[in-house]
Amino acid sequence: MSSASIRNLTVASMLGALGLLGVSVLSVSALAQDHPVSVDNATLREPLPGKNVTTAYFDVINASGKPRELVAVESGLTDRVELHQHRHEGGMMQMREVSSVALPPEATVRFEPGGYHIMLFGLSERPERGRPETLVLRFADGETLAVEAEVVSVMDEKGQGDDGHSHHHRH
Ligand SMILES: [Cu+2]
Repeated sequence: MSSASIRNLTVASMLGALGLLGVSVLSVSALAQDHPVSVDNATLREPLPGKNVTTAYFDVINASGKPRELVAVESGLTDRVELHQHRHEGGMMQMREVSSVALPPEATVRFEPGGYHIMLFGLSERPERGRPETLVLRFADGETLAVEAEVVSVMDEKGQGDDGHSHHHRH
């Protein structure tokens, strides 16, 4: 046997090992897709100057056929994280803490300004743009889901409305 064919054998067995690796990576992502609840568009606002309170928003997608319930959100920045809801009462916009948020089957619940939102009080550290923060969602059945929230400033939100795409022209 020439040294060249030995080298070919080695390459073949290495490719075989890589192939196995590929299979296991695929099965992990298939599991992730089966996850019945997922979160999209998670953001955490930079606190206003001199404040150590802020808000977080996200979309919770319940892809399962069963109702789920969000009961808490946890953050490494503080123990005081509350689920809030804005509502009109007597002509005034008021917010109140809610103990849980129902996630109907096959539906998306948006946490957004003027609706449900997450409030974080007594931050131990100031969240900064470009440094994502982990939020852990806790559900009524005990399951948890960790998500990375992008830290944004209120100024960024005012500039929303597809600024990033306005430079693309169709010809
Ligand atoms: Cu609030």
